[in-house]
Amino acid sequence: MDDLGRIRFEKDNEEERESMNHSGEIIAGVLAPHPPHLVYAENPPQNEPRSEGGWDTLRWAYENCRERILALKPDVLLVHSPHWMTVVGHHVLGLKKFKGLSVDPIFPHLFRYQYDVDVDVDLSLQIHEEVKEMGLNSKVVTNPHFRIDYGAITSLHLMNPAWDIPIVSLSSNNSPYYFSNEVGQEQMIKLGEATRKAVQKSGKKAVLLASNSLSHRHFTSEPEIPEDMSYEHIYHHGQYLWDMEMIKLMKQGKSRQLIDVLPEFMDMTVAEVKAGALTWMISAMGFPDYPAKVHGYGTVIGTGNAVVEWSRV
Ligand code: 2X7
Ligand code: FE2
Repeated sequence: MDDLGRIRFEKDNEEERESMNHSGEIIAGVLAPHPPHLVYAENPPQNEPRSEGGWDTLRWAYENCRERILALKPDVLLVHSPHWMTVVGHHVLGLKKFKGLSVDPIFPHLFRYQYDVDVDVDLSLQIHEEVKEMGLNSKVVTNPHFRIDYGAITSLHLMNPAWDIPIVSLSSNNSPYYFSNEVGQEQMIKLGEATRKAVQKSGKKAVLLASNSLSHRHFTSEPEIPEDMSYEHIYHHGQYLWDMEMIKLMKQGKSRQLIDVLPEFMDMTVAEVKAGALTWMISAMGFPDYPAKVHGYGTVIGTGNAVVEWSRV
């Protein structure tokens, strides 16, 4: 295809994406990693520490993904984060607004973020009902002082820095850590099914964010200037190879194989997907068999991170 042809094709595709009338549907899902470094590097007014940039390829990946996702005009963004871990059941936010300071406990010098978040309480409650229907435990958070975790805030900020779309935030039940990877996966598959049913009943256009890095071995010290990119690289080659295996399956549209191999990936790379966000999202989307669009891959303090989009068009 020549350049003009490609531009026409992309334009038609864009128009098709915008004009599709999906109600009560998950219109896209994104593997949306949350190293707080990416927000720190952008210097938004909400974040107190200042930086000189850094981790550009991942931030460009987010920029490209964001443009496509926001063009779909979602009614709601749903996020599942490993840094809101709950021991008993799955929790959702149940108040219209949460406001406060979110701090990364490991990187407080990089992430001290003032958030002001609007929640889609109707959808949160619908998910709560469907989760219980599935025989899982569920709880709704109604403490106005509850502090939203940095994982959810980071993924949401990078996907929609204007914060003008309501959100639903789901906790990650820690069954994979108490029991096994497999038990955890089973829970997340059910949670995904419950989420899909709730979205269908809501009549809304929803985008799901799986707030996870991939491989998660990381350095335990950082350079004097955290954004000094001459220090940044993958922790070791084995991690890189595992990340590429996962990304290959995503690009091939083999989401069932991806989910099957995740328990081994978790053990080999201490992968953050163990906490369940990716499995939840893939299940909610009905195990898509079309190729995912990889917007980019990069490392943050040695961990592997990819911004990956699943949407039909
Ligand atoms: O939470 C994280 C992470 N998942 C990856 C890299 C660095 C920091 O925080
Ligand atoms: Fe994390």
